[in-house]
Amino acid sequence: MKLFYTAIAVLLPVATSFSPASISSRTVATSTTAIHAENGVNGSAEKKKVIILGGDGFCGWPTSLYLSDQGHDVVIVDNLSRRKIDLDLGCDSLTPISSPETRVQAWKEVSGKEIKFHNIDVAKEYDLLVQLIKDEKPDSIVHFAEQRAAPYSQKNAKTKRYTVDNNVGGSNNLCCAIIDADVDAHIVHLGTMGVYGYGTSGGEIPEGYIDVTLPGGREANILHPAHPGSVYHATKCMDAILWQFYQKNDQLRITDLHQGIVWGTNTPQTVLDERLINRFDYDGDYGTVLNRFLMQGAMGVPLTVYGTGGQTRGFIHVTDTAKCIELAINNPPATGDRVEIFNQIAETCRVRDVAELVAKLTGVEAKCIPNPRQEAAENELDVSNRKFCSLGLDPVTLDAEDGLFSEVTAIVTKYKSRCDPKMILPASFWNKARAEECADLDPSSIKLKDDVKDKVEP
Ligand code: NAD
Ligand code: USQ
Repeated sequence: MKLFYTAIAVLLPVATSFSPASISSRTVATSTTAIHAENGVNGSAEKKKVIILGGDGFCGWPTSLYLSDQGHDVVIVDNLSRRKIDLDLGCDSLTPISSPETRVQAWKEVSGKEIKFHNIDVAKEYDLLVQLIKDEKPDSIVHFAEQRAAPYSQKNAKTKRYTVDNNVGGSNNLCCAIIDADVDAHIVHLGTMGVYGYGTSGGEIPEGYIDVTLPGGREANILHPAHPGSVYHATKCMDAILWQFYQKNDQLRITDLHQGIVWGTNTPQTVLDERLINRFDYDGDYGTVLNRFLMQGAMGVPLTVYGTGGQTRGFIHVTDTAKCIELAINNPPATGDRVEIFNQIAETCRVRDVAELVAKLTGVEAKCIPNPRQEAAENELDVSNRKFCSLGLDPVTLDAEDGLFSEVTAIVTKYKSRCDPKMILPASFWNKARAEECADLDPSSIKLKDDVKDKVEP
């Protein structure tokens, strides 16, 4: 018989990276008044035509609304594959997301602004992609359209192959399509901090390029060596090589944003109407660590710390994702410049320190469970994010305790009846050894606390 959480509760050290200072003035606005366009974070008022590939997703949707709100002309492309994967996994966003058609109609009603939506598979419907780029002649194309979950990418051979075909195929198609359409569009791609590996540089992780001494003593500044920790992260490393090649060969203008783990749900735009709500993933495959802990805390479920919780990662709030994208589109590289690379994170934090914070806020205990992932149990992580900060980004950080919890409490309280506790434990394992170590985890052992169940709305 399977056991509930064979691992023991751990005494978690007090988080040292959190400042007690309140930054509630920078937390998500809840106004029901439309937020009108001002200059971008960097003060630029230039308005652009922007195609958002993957604009129906967790980062793409709030970014689309933010850019539209700032006065940019936004066109969304998405094949809704993420929604189909939810159906395959028997899971759903905790928040009830509307169809893309309803979303853009709601935005028009709320803001008076139009966002076009096209259902195109970037990896498979090449001719449609070329035609769209020819028709729209965008200044920028923001590329979010990839399979983004590391656990899903490690689930089985089918998901590994799909992740590589979809992500690398889509990125290659995008470069070919810009060349075929003969449009000088700036690509802004969402990469990941995971391309660098964790703590492998021997010091601060620079933004994309690293100084090395080659055999023979020649000094060079090269792409940081790739150290992926999953098939998903490997596709971002392969993307980086494609960007390097197409910049060199065809003078494409490309920015690669190595983003950390995104947390939060809503933004000042998505709260304007229920139909604009952003998705919230909490399951073992797509839920990311901080949002999972916040949801688990609110549901009274012990926080699922994998291994020792010594993993250190980069974090950024979803509102800052959108601001970073605008900074990137407003600051494109010149033709002929090498690929521009930014580290898109606000701060780094250890998983057990994140758990400690949520445990303190919720009174729910953190429990170490066997790690389903092949990853270093403990790592240091020192990352430069100077480029975005020098462009004016003042990111929200994890010490926004009120903002952190009030947003998720509101979401969970409202939509808790949509939570399936069986989806909370990890469901994908990096290799056979990890699967064996996790064999005793029993998804059906997870129960929501009684007072949460009591509050479930009909
Ligand atoms: P998401 O899965 O919520 O959104 C991705 C969207 O792209 C989905 O709506 C999906 O339907 C669409 N899509 C996927 N393949 C497509 C294709 N072939 N054609 C058209 N549309 C396609 O993921 P997200 O969290 O919004 O992430 C967006 C991007 O940001 C990803 O590339 C991801 O790697 C990167 N990123 C995300 C995070 C994070 O914590 N969420 C952190 C760092 C980087
Ligand atoms: N973890 C736990 N408990 C959980 C979930 C995760 O301890 O319940 C741990 C994991 O073992 C890992 C860390 O938390 O060490 C981060 O896991 P995650 O699922 O939050 O993030 P990850 O798999 O790295 O992927 C997410 C996004 C991905 C993005 C990446 C940025 O899904 O799209 O590229 O964050 S980064 O991590 O900086 O590479």
